[in-house]
Amino acid sequence: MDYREERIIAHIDMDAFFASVEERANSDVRGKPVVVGADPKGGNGRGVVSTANYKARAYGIHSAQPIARAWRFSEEARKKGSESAIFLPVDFLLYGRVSKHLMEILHSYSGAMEEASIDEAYLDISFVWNYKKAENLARKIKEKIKYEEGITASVGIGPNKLIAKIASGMEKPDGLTVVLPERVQPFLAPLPIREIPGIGPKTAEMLYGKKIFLVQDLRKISEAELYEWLGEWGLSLYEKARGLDTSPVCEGEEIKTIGDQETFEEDTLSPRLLSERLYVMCKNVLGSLSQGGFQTFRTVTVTVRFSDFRTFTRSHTMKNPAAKEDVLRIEALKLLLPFLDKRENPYKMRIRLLGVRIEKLA
Ligand code: TTP
Ligand code: MG
Repeated sequence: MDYREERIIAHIDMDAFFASVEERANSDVRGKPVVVGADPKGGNGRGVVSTANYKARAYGIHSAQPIARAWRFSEEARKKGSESAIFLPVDFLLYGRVSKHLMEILHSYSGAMEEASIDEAYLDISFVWNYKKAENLARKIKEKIKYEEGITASVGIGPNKLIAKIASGMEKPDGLTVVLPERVQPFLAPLPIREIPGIGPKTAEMLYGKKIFLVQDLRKISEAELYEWLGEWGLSLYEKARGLDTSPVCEGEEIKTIGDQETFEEDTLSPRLLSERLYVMCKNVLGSLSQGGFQTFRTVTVTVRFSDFRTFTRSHTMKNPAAKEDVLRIEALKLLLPFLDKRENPYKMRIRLLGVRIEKLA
């Protein structure tokens, strides 16, 4: 057996993170349906929902949804006699402070910790030796987080990061899911392919077109075929479908992408305005790059959302790492320009949101 298969990995993900922190910090909103995000402006707001707690999710509200739609769901609920949701602005400083403390708590349980986002981390807990002990440790971690920060987390445990990550999402909120190595195949088989991290709407759409809906369907496809359809990513998918993942839990890989985005007050197709805003975002992104302790990036991604909410992302990965703002500006502009003319925008649809992201940081 490969020594790597003997690892025991935990993935910890806070439940409704921003909203849980708000509930904890503010007794007025505790126990109520809470939505954190842009200002709903009485149903005319233009931004999106960052997150909603589970009570607000019962109304149909979720992350990345237009805030105006969330407002309508809340109004519908109110008319049916339920409480209307409480809308709060995003308080990044507060969540950042809580996140830092949470990561310190997690780090105290294992030297091998990888921060995966503001509210999730992987811990290599192979030192406990067996899954029973791993489960006990996970309970302790959950209790500690509850005691220290007053919020709940969901934990997944498995033989690698891939399985741990999928497992942590299985019994949210306040969940604890253990997938023994011998249970990996039956655990994965019935899951929808979208549960596999990395399968986004584009890959999913392509696979649905080939009547592949569940992981067990995906497993019937040969490596050669997946490579033909998806290139390198297809090979990686072949392994994921079998629950294989040898990537280590690495310290210091905490920030993988840095981005900024803006929803405009009014939809626009003005090249001048769009390029100006793009440049400001490039500046912000590069500022965060150095703050995060990185110097270079290789991938630039631009996101465009049109007024009808159709959303597109276009990426370019450079051969060599870059560090300069003008490189970022030019790459981002090259990705944006097709959306301003016939190439990607034949009907001259106006743009509602623009975003820039950099990846492959070093
Ligand atoms: P998630 O862990 O994806 O979501 P969550 O913690 O709110 O809910 P759960 O894990 O229980 O499903 O994201 C963590 C935080 O990141 C979330 O609280 C708010 C922020 N976020 C956004 O701002 N926009 C988004 O689209 C998403 C998905 C998250
Ligand atoms: Mg979460």
